[in-house]
Amino acid sequence: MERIIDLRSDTVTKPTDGMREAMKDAEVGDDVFGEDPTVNALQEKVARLLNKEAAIFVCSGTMANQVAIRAHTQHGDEVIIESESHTFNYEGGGGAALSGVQYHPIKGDRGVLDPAQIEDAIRPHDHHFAPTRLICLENTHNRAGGRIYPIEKIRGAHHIAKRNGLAMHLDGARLLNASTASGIPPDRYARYFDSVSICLSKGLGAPIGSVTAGSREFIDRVHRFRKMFGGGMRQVGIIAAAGIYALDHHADRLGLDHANAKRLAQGLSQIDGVQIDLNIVETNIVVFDVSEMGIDPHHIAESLKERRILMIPFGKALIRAVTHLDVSAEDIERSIEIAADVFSSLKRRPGTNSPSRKMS
Ligand code: TLP
Repeated sequence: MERIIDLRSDTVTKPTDGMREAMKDAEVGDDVFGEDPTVNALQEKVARLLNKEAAIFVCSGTMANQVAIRAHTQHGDEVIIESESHTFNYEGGGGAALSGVQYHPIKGDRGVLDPAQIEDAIRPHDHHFAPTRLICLENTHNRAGGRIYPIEKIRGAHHIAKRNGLAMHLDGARLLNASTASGIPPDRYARYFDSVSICLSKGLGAPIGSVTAGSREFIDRVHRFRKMFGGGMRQVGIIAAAGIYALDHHADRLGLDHANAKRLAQGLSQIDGVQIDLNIVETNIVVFDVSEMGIDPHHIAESLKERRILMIPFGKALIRAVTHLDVSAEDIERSIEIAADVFSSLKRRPGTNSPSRKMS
């Protein structure tokens, strides 16, 4: 039977043999005591990469964002955030539950906020309002199809933040994808933010882990919240080793994923009923519109699954496919062929609409 081609997310990658070797040989210690040499090496490596004073290893991208929000804010503060962002939509209400903050979501242009929109959203000093404290941006932007956040918009947001005494946090789960595609190094993006989180377990291919970086004083504060949220881990160098390996061996190959995503988008765009603007596929995420077909995306995803191609329905009109380490150029050709086949047979025999609330 044909192998499953899993395009649901770049989180599905499996550790390579080389990565497993590195994990096996990792030196470990108790990281809650700060004594795990491999975790310390990873943290220093990421701090250097982002040109920040310090960094902290956490178990997930969600935790990386949530500890940062907690450390930047006090209960009752307001956080300006793009309304399609991961932190606003997919982190289980963490901002309200863990930090007691009120999100002020603003709809961007495909995930990107204009600095003027941010300025307009800042609350005046008046006891009626929750004080604005933090701005959260996402680069690349997941729901906007892996869009690279234009650096001039980031710079504009930074100037506004400085003028108004606000902090800036970057959800850089896929920052290295942005850097690979734009040629702008990670530290040039990072300089405009007080804190930056990156994920090791997405395109970089580690099984677990994210890192948040910032000033030494900020990271000290994050340490307390990581512990409070139950994220203090012990001999976790065994996992940090996978993160180091990922940065050393998998960062340079992200361009292949981008080329595969472009080819996939181009192939899908030839299929009747699929709408996709090829110019907006900048990194490793392809989001395409199937509303013209009049068939629920969940039903389409189910039909693709029967042919061993996995993609994720994104709401009522969209489907997302993500390229990564475990997907080859041949897999992309096969996915296009099968998708064309599935779409044309669905059009001949429209299925029932089977709405599901997942990821919508
Ligand atoms: N994104 C996952 C899903 O949760 C949607 C995916 O498959 O893309 N920031 C961004 C921009 C993300 O895309 C994600 C994960 C996270 C943070 C959270 O990372 P984890 O899943 O490690 O908590």
